[in-house]
Amino acid sequence: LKSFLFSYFSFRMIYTKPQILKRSDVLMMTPWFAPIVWEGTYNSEILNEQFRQRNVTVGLTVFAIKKYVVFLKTFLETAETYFMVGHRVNYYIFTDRPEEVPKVALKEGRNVVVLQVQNYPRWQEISMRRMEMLSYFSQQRFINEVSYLVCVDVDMKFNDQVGVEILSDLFGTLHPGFYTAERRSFTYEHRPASQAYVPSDEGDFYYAGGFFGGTVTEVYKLTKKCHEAIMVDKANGIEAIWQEESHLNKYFLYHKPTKILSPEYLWDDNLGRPEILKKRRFLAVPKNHAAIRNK
Ligand code: 2GW
Ligand code: MN
Repeated sequence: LKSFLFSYFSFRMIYTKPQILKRSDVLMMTPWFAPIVWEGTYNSEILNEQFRQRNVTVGLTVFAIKKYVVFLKTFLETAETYFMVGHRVNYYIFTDRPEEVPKVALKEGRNVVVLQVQNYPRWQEISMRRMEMLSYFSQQRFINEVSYLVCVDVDMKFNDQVGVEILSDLFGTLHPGFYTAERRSFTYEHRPASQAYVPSDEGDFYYAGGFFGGTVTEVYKLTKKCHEAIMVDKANGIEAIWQEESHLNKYFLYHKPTKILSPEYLWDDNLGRPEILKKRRFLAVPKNHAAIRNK
């Protein structure tokens, strides 16, 4: 009976009709026809039904190297409340301190996988090497286990729903500090000697390093390309101004994302609470830079 009701329901769903005259305060579509995801532009009921029918599993990757393991508890607990509710989720936790990964109660269909990786002395290297490890594990493991990957910073907490509306072949997130900025203020890498170089008359958006994803195949291509570019820079004795975030921005310029997330998906309350932001779904956790970073 349950399965009958389920299939019946997926045939007949009751919801309010789409509104043509919906929002005019934000850009909802890029010039290459990729949706930009803002609250009020989509219907979760329809999307959840579509993704449930495909029985999609989502991988959430996060790095917690050295002292950053302290962020894991809140990160995982809030993800259990808000991330991909009702869908299958694998948390992939990359750490050099597996014994310090907290045990968090998980709902059905959700798993934690701890992946032990090495630590690097320089924080810039810790941040950049994520590209190498993500590309390696994408082809080794993730491709067999999940449909989509969501790759995020760990010094964050979920504060509202982050669901299947974000999923697409290749997606990036508008950096909360630059979504209203002019092209000339984007902090792309502007030195031609770097592989991350973006000429000053190019660029669509400034994307955040802390939230991107897509199908495993697309994330593999992205992370491999960024890692290779980082290695070329290293051999040439140059490091991009914002490390792998600079390389990510270069990649997205020439491999346009198929979906873009609004800053609702990566917000920092230090930037205030603008009217345009109807939800703050994923928030930076304030960190004591001196103590936690231990440079
Ligand atoms: C980072 C900076 C200084 C000292 C240590 C670390 C560090 C970072 C660490 O000791 N251990 C660790 O696991 N990480 C990982 O790298 C962790 O997942 C963290 O969220 C991520 C990026 O570092 P974070 O969050 O301290 O830097 P943000 O918040 O300024 O990140 C932005 O800029 C970065 C590049 O400089 C990245 O692009 C990042 O994606 C951006 O959000
Ligand atoms: Mn961060």
